[in-house]
Amino acid sequence: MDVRTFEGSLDGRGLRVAVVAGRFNERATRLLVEGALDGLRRCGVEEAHVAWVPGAFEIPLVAARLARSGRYHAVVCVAAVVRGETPHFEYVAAQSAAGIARAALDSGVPVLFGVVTADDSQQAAERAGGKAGNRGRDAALAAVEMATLLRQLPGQPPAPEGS
Ligand code: INI
Repeated sequence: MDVRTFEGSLDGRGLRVAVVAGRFNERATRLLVEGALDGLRRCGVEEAHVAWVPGAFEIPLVAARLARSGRYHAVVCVAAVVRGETPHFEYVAAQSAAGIARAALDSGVPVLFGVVTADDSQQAAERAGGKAGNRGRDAALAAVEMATLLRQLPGQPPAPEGS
């Protein structure tokens, strides 16, 4: 039996990546963006574009547009949704997550979930570069892994122009 294994890598050379960031809870989100850009840089990604939106709820629309554009190998989404700050935490977090997943499935381009969901601002800070790591950086590394994996798989969509 022939077994062929597909696995992405963290070699991001030649990739173009978009980051979509929700401005709500901006202090945490800026750290998530920095973490994402740092992760992409460390992987050798040379070009990244950042789009800011008001909050996590608006991310899917912009992520879907960028994913469909044919210009990016991956789209990294970052935001901080804090339970203490909204009675509609579940709606904002769930719609953001569902929309981000849909953007990936509809476009065939990896759209990564670097959205922190936290009980309070302190927990959000811990996940945005504090003692619990940086979810933006994690999502950036996952973006490179997924983009390099999809390049190898059969049936992949056309690569972005200029790649
Ligand atoms: N958006 C967030 O990104 N994080 C939050 O914690 C949050 N809270 O607490 O409400 C939040 N709300 C704004 C939402 O994303 C939309 O921007 C707003 O509802 C307008 O559509």
